[in-house]
Amino acid sequence: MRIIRASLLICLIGVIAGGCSSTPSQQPRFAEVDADGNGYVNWPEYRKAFPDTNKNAFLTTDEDSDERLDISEFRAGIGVSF
Ligand SMILES: [Ca+2]
Ligand SMILES: [Ca+2]
Repeated sequence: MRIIRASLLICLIGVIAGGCSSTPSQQPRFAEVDADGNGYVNWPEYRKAFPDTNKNAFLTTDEDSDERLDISEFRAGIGVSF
């Protein structure tokens, strides 16, 4: 029991520190979605990564309404929209 608890704790620490490598994320990473590598995800890049989404979801995610997502907007957005 103690061993199970210890390994759970290690996994939890791993999640906090950047994710367990044994549980790959289903969500695309920001760098993959940002196809042109300019540091922002625009609507065409977003739609390509999330074909089932609509522009309303993109605009909701775009907190400062500059029609592009920086990494913090992107991370917050995929956290709430899925
Ligand atoms: Ca881009
Ligand atoms: Ca923005």
